[in-house]
Amino acid sequence: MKPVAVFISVHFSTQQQTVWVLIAMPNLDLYYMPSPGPSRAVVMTAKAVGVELNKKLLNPKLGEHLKPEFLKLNPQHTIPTLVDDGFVIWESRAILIYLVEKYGKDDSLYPKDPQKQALINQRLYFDMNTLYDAFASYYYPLLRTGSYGDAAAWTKVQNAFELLNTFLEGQEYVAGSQLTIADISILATIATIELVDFDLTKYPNVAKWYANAKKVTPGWEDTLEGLLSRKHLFDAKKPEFK
Ligand SMILES: N[C@@H](CCC(=O)N[C@@H](CS)C(=O)NCC(=O)O)C(=O)O
Repeated sequence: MKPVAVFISVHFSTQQQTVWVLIAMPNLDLYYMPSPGPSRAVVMTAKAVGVELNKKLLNPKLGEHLKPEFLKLNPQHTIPTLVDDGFVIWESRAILIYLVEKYGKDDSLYPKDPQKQALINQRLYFDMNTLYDAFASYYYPLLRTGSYGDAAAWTKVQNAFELLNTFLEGQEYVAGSQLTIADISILATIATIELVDFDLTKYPNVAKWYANAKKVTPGWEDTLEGLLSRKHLFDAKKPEFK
């Protein structure tokens, strides 16, 4: 925690006085990129719990994530990476849990109740291993080769959306009855897929959830610039743009 001096005005019974007090503020460095979903999920969660991040931009194209000073923090050199006063944590979904558990004013974004938490964990793993993984299989080849992934990769994307549509049947949120970090993580993933090139109308529960999640998730607006730059990156590689 870094101490920050603030002055407050105090009214004593006879007079008004201004006094200096020292309060502890978290000292959170986020090594990040504005456009990918994992970094955007952390930005939204930090906003939701009300902590400021010292954002440190890393550009993998310039090899900045492979510099010795960053490798010392995170030998896996993945972005985002959070450093909280010397404590280092990476993997975006682990960062989301950490932020809520350490700084959340309450546990609503990641309830302590074991069953509620288990459902959120399941959705977070679904996001990482099924949804984001399908997105990467089908859309990442665009960036590398200028062509979409193969038919099997496209089937993976459709299966992932069908599953999410099923999870959301009669539900306003992806895990339980309130906004949680599972919504935030999946929102970051879906926003990329939808903006790059995906017709959500075939998955009405997902479309409805997405429209609402954009409205109710703190920090959504803060991620729009990064999201748009993600879109431009993919658009520039699409076959019809060539
Ligand atoms: N599962 C990880 C994925 C992180 C990831 O792959 N980040 C990319 C940028 S989106 C990255 O770090 N690329 C550079 C590298 O892996 O060396 C997370 O959610 O944090």
